[in-house]
Amino acid sequence: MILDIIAYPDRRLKDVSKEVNTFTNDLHFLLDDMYDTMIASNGIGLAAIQIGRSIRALIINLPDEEGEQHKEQLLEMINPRISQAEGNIMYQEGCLSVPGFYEDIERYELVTVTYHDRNGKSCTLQANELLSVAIQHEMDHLDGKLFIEKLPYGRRKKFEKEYKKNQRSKKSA
Ligand code: Y12
Ligand code: CO
Repeated sequence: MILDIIAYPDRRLKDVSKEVNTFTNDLHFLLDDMYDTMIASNGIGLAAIQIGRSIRALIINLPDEEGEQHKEQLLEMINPRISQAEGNIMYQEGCLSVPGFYEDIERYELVTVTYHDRNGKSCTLQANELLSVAIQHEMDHLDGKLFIEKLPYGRRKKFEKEYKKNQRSKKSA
């Protein structure tokens, strides 16, 4: 089922999401809805809070070299934790909750993440480049943080100005 995505500046995006303790059908239905919603919106990553559920669950589905997304490559991470992080990388990020804005953000280059899959199995993954960036972006959502909050003061002000201008032009259209 395709659900509505909560957009900035909705305060629910600031919620700190809760740990998942039960890996039942309810969780599986939620993950399926998150996938349908993300794909319908041309996204590559989504956290549960973006559809209004404050639990520590995220999904990522990176495109291949041809830009195609394959469901077999879908990553579902429940209660993810970064156990190791190294280096820095600058990447242009976008977010389905902040449509139309893309900003260069600095992240760790290489991360080791431990998490549970949808059945509660413990997993570990080492990720670099885009996958590392996407994991960190989605994990920030679990702590109520958006990528725009990582912008330096001047660029954040510019974002606020552009956002207000966009809202005004949407209203008058
Ligand atoms: C690098 C890049 C992105 C992430 C986090 C996951 N972010 C997304 O999946 C964002 C997708 C997105 C899609 C949009 O819609 C279209 O492009 C059609 C969009 O909308 C507009 O730009 C109007 C905004 C974002 C982590 C690392
Ligand atoms: Co996002």
